[in-house]
Amino acid sequence: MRRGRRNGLTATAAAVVALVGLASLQPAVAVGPFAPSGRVTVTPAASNRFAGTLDEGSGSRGFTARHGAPPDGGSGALELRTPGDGDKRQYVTDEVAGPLSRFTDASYWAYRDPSSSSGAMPSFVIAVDVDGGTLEAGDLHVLTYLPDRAPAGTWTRYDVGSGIFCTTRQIGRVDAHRQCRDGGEQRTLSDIVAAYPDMTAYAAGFNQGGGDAGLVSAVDLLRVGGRTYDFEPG
Ligand SMILES: [Ca+2]
Repeated sequence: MRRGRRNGLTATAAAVVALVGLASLQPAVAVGPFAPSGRVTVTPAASNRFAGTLDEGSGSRGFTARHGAPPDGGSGALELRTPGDGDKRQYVTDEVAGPLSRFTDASYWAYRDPSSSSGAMPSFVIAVDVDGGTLEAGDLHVLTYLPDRAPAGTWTRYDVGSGIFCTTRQIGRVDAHRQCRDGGEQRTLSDIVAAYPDMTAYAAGFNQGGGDAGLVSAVDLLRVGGRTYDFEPG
């Protein structure tokens, strides 16, 4: 009994590690009471603990000035390319781990290249422990925010905190993005907080795909709590 439970926890921890791209996970350390603040620049040489090891298929993720940047966003941004339907590119950080209320004023800017054959925009995801505390088997969920479509060739700001999210229990490599896009129940962040008052974030960031074939996008100026991440080529 005890052995089986331990194996279950190990499997869950492995899933979190895969999801957020961490080499190891110690919840008591990862979830701090104080949110990071201030503006930081994310470059190829300074990741600010962003990683994307849940990438699938082909595609690319890179820092570029090709698409410019939103107002006050410097000279460049983070480009995401998913040429095929099965391709996925993610970029999440565990710096923003903590209470879900930390995301009530979260926002980001996104851009869709006019050459895209998809009309979608890159989404935002939060990996959470559904009831906080110790991460038990089955606790890991993913909150998925699907942005409204916007004109190509221009930067659009998305207020994540006032948006609606799907809540998906992460079992194996189930694709929360696809589940949400294909009709998952969507609720406001405040409704989710009310339903799961102890829900705790482990990591958050961008997701593109699966199901976003032909999308060339860029993202910039991610804001969570008092921290703003400016993505720059270097
Ligand atoms: Ca930028």
